[in-house]
Amino acid sequence: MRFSTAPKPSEITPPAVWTARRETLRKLAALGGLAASPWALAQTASTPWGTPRSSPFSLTDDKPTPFSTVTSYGNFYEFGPDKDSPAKHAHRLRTQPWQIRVEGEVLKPTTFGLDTLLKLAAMEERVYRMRCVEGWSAVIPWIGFPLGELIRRVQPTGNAKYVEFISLADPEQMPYVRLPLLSWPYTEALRLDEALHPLTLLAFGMYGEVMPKQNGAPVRLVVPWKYGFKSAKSIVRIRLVEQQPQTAWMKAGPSEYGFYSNVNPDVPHKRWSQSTERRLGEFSKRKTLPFNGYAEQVAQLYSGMDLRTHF
Ligand SMILES: Nc1nc2c(c(=O)[nH]1)N[C@H]1C(S)=C(S)[C@@H](COP(=O)(O)O)O[C@H]1N2
Ligand SMILES: [Mo]
Repeated sequence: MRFSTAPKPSEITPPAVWTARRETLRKLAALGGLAASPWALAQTASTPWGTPRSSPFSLTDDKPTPFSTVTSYGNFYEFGPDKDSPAKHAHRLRTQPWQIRVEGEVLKPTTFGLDTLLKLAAMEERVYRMRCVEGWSAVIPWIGFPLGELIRRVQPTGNAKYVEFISLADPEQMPYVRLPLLSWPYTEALRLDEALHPLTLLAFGMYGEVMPKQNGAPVRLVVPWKYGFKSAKSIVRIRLVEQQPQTAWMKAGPSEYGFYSNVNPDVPHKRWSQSTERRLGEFSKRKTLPFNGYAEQVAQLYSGMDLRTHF
């Protein structure tokens, strides 16, 4: 497999220690102890899913960014404004119990517990390029299933045109939601056809492991042809709506962050160019590709639209 080149946490922890810990937890689970749910087992040892199937949607041969880099550098403003804030503070996040409420323009509004959610569709492993609006990028092997599998389950009505994603905003766990860094809760949104596109992933893990808290545990969105901020972390609510929603970043700076936010090297951010990017862990810059390299898969979603006005 391509991403076997990336160090996994299971390779950093000596395998003997890893196996022993997992065995202990299995025994506890068998006794009806604390770790009874497969998810609880996953939090400390392996994953609650089997081997994810490899996907035809891993469309890159680029080497995955090291796990240690992706977990120590990122944005998760609920835990602070600096790149190392999420790694420092996200341990305060409680990822179980966890529920996602799916509602709005649907025939079957449903609250999914995490264990149900995990079993909704077959887990896939997908290596995606990611591009932050700030000019850095990464290559990440995600684990999840297409968001469309969840959306179809709740049966959208004919009025559903957009899908809104709402992240957790709990000041007890997320100290920075007490400050007006952004308008809380963090929200993002996609047009319904974007949300149903097979590349749009609902992700529960990465690098073969359960999602690290700083990367948006226990469940987040991954939209690889859009700037990173579209990929909302730690989602608690999904709403299907008729009108195009405002998003947290549009509220923060409407002239800098548009609704579509497709990666577009030809449309500069108001304060800097978007033509190049620095892959985390590399020194020289790379050219940024239209739709982050996924044009062949997604460009037709925007045919007839002026992507300079719809940035
Ligand atoms: N809830 C929430 N989701 C979020 C953010 C955030 O601040 N809060 N930051 C976004 C931005 S700007 C980026 S680049 C990606 C970073 O994801 P990563 O840390 O897994 O690379 O998460 C996105 N999702
Ligand atoms: Mo970002």
